[in-house]
Amino acid sequence: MTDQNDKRGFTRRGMLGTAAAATAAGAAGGIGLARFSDGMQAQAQPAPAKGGASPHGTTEVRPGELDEYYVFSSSGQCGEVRILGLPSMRELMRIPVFNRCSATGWGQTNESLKILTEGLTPEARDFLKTRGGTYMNGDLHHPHVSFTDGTYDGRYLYANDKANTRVCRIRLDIMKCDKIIQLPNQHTVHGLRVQKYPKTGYVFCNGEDGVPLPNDGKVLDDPKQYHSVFSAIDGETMKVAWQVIVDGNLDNVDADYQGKYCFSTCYNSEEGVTLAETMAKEQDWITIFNIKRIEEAVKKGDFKEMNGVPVIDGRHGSPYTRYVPVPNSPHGMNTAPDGIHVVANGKLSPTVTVFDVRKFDDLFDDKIQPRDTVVAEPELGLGPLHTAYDGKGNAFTTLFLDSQVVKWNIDAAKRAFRGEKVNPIIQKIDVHYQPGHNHTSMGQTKEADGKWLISLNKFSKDRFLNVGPLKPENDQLIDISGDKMVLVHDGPSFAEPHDATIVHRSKINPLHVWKRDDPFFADTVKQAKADGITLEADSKVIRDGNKVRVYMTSAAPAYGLDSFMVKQGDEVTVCVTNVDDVEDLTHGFCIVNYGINMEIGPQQTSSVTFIADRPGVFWYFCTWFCHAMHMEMKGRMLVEPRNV
Ligand code: K7E
Ligand code: CUA
Repeated sequence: MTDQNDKRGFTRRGMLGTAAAATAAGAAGGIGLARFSDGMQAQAQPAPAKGGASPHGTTEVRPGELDEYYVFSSSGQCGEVRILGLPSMRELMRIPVFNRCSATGWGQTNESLKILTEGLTPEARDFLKTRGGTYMNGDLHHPHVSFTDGTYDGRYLYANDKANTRVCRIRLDIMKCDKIIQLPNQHTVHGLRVQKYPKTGYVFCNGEDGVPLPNDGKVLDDPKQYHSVFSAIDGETMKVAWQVIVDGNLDNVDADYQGKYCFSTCYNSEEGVTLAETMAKEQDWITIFNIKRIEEAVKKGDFKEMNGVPVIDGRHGSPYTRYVPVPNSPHGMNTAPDGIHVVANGKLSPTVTVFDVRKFDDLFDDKIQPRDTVVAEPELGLGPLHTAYDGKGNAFTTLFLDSQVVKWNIDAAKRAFRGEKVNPIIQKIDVHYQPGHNHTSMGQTKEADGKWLISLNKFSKDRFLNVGPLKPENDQLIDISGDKMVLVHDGPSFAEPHDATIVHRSKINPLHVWKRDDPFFADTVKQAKADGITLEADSKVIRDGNKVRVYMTSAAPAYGLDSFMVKQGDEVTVCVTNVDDVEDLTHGFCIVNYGINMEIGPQQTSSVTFIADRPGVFWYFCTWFCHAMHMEMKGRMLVEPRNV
């Protein structure tokens, strides 16, 4: 039963049956498929031998030692970015983005609220007036670091919010989000990748769901009038450079190493609105975007302006796109570090489709047919979702249904495609369980080093102590430096890290303390100047009608003000400047029963504005442990009743 051929032959038929059953039952596809694969595990290969055998010897990073890689991990519906160290897989930091954060005050400080609100579309801003002014949830899937010349340059990290159609940028010098924009005309953004060459450049964003354009309620249940939209954002200005209307939908995206093309998978060429409709055809496609032609179209005006953005028609017959049929509801899109090969992962097909980007020129010049760009289509196993690379000609594909990662050779797959009798599959390793994305160290750059692979598994089931019906996921670390993949670590993680980027530590250079001229708090610096305040020295209350600005320093273990007085109904802005310049000496500022808390890192200024609508005595205290007298670092806000 463990024979690969038997298994493949059996399950291929089985999968179609299951998909149909899921449809018939009206169940969510994912659930149906996951249950099905439970059954499969009974006949899967035995688990790999325990311990040892890792060519690296150990994944242990001893106390006081540092990891070799940063992992920037998404957190799905938690809405934040997490930083892990690899190979220890220790979680090092969390960067709040689309969520609210109690510890740092993200979503509450003036600095973060500006970022969370200024890039919203006018319609959203209007709609959110009664909902606190911004979205409080997000679904962050795809974190990607900016490139220069085919490898990471350590400037920025970009990520999407599938929940509210936003894209964020994180500054990697301070590890804080500094820009969020919401994409007009587009309904949700799923796939996100960045331009690799000459630099980032564009951030490419896939609109997954189709809606009427404009989506103002005049067209409702008429799916023929729905459109999916592709966006390219300028990664420097964080403005939408252009958009393209496509046929079908858009799932994942990647770019080439030449700066000429980007390409997206489409799992809904049917343009269906139900599960059965989206799965109707055995073939969907990838959509290839010709960047130069689109830029020329924008220049010469071949677009329609919608909500301030040039929108290009890229549907079938357009000179700006090409559609290449692939089986069947493809998901991940992954460019190999060789700069030549691109893989679309078949999901409902046991195959992946390998393209040669050098053929795209001829395709756009109509010298060859779409399928002539395909150079291999190996059958790898059930539910291929994403592919990673070792930079040595091998690829690693996650098999969601088989709960495996398969290592295969690109060249062998090409030879097999041409009819040679050669098996491209080198090894399959069990992962636990149902992997989505996988990632290799530096594997999305031309500097792929072939040392490590992480498999981001959607289910952990029995791999950890039972924590109730809601389980962690399981990020497994696999050593790929030798001929054989070796599983070396299980790492539980909370909902729902889809994707990650493994970056060598030499590429990332964060600051140790803030710089006083950081644009992150420039607004407060400007306001202080107008108020005649030196933020680093003065602790003072400035009254300006019913607006009160409370400036204070913080130096362990004391605030510059022991107390301040305001009147009920005042709009109070508290600006705290941490004058400590000791590494890791962060203060907090929390007002009891006022729902206020924020982080003030060394040499940072943070501010928060609220209405002092409750009279009385309210202690404020420091929330980040900073000193032996940290408990005593506090003061009182005295709110005088209005009619006294
Ligand atoms: Cu495969 Cu949103 Cu990248 Cu999840 S997506 S797995
Ligand atoms: Cu300042 Cu604790």
